[in-house]
Amino acid sequence: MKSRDKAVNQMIKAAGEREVETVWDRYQTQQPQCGFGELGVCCRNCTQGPCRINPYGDGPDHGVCGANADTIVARNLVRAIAAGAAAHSGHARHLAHALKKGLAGKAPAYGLKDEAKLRALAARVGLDPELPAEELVNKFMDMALEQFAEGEGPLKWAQSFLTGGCGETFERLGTMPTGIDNTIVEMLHRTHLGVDADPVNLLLAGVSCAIADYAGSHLATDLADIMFGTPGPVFSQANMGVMKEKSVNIALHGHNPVLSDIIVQEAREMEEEARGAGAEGINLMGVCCTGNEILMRHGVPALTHSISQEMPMLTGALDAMVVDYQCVYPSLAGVAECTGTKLITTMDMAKISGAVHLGMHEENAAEKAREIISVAIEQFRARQGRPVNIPSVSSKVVAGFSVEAIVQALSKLDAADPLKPVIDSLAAGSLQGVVLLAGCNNVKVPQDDSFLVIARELAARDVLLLATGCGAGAYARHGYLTPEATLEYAGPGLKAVLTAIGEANGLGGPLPLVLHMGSCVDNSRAVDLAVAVADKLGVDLNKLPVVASAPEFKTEKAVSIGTYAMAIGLPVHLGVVPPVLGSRLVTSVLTEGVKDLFGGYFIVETDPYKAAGAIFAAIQERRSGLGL
Ligand code: BF8
Ligand code: SF4
Repeated sequence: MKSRDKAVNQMIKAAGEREVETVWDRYQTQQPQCGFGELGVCCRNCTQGPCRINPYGDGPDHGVCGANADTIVARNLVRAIAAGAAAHSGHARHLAHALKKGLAGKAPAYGLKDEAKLRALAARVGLDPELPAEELVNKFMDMALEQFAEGEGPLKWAQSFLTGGCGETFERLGTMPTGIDNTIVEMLHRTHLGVDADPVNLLLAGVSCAIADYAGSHLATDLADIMFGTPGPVFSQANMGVMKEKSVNIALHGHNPVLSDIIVQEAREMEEEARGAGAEGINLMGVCCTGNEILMRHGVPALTHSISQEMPMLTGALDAMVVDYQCVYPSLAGVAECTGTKLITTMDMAKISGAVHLGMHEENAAEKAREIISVAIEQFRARQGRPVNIPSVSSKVVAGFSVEAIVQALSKLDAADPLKPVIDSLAAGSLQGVVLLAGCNNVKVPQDDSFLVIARELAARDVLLLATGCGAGAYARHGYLTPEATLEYAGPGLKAVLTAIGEANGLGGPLPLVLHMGSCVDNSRAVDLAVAVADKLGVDLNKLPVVASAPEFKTEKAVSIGTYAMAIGLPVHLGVVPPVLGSRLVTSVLTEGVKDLFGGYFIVETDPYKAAGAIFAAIQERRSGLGL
């Protein structure tokens, strides 16, 4: 089985019939994949290599320079963390530049939209929240941009948005970053030939980089919220059935809302133009985390996610796929050529040969957005008369669960103390714990299968489920972001809690089984929620019955997120084996040693049923630690 998603399977069949190569075909042609690479024991950090260590002891046990398996595995892992941190913080930096230019009058598409969020954030980072809005936003932006440069003390965005205990631990272990960029750059330095060869020292630097990643991710969420609005509950739909044969179908794919949010705004103004071309309208849809951003803020339907990103083109009805950056497969260009879809790249730093490049700059965002939509309208004209094959598969979705939205919903139960009902339910055992299901799909796992199994298994045991990224996308496409799913899968305690909140909010039924908190940078939202609960209880995060799980993870960004989740004290389940098994030392540090240092640790389990059991056991261990 390649995917649990019916629409995806229908399109895989269509791809086969049209001889279009997909991610699953290419995975087959890669078999067998390199065992050294899988174990993490291959090094190409200098031209004396590539060097590889034989993990079974009957071959070389050192690279040419003398690096052993422990050093090589640790170096490879921490470089991945650095790349993930660079991606998330690059996304944040891009938003910061857009808003900065907007405030200076140079980029009219951008400005301050959510003043309440700005004031709340300002108070957290030590600015006077009562300052006039214009002065405050400028001060805030200066401080935001300072996060990238090396400072003298602890990184403000890490320190201000974690518990005090986390900050102390990081300071004590020397893992508190002093700036985002210098921490990432130092990782490139220390993994160069002949610098840091101590695997534990390297792993601690990896933790520091992951904490910088958390700061960058938080900043990305914060900036997007103040520029485009903080999400609140939205009703929408997901999966390829949201495509409309008679509309101009545009998929927005990638990560950064810096362009996609503007496209959503401009598309509203261009309906007339679309109708002039004979279309019923413009149908925007999201893919991956750009999709999550515009679903959360505007209710734009989610089309598909991660490994199935090639599939919507095979319907023959997708007029344009507009991509920004990260997780965008270069293979899209070849598929687009077969199906007639216009693949449009928009970032000068992320071009794909074979795509149309319409480079977007902050100054011309609205103009570019209109140009992009016009290209899609033209393509709609060109595809008339050709057959389409749109799977009639779609699910209802309730999304938009920012922390603000969750607190707002809870305040209907207890206006004075909104978190109290959740804490009381945790104490009483009607909620056993909280699990954040995050991360990607991976071609090595039948798409969505592990996400779905783990959610059902945990929901039945009264665990509250949060989701982000392509995980949230999986739940969206399978109908798990609905009250109906709560009624079907939740255990009695969870059902009662979600129903009480839903009914207090006039929904006439429960909240969805899984709460969609946003994109992958929005894992910071889930951490914020956990920090609020921990602060209220006066304990550290590493005492809470909260676990993170990335059942089908794939990217370097996911490695970085998993590492910061571990460092702030959470047990972190990985459903795909990371390339570390070539070093017994690194493996045991990650699964056991870090527990003594940070409280968090990794659980690696590829079987989703066993994984759910291990996650639930970790929750029980935390509960008994709290005397529950
Ligand atoms: O940042 S979950 S495949 S799209 S990395 Fe990528 Fe993974 Fe999806 Fe979002 Ni996150
Ligand atoms: Fe080989 Fe050392 Fe060069 Fe890596 S850094 S390729 S182990 S010689």
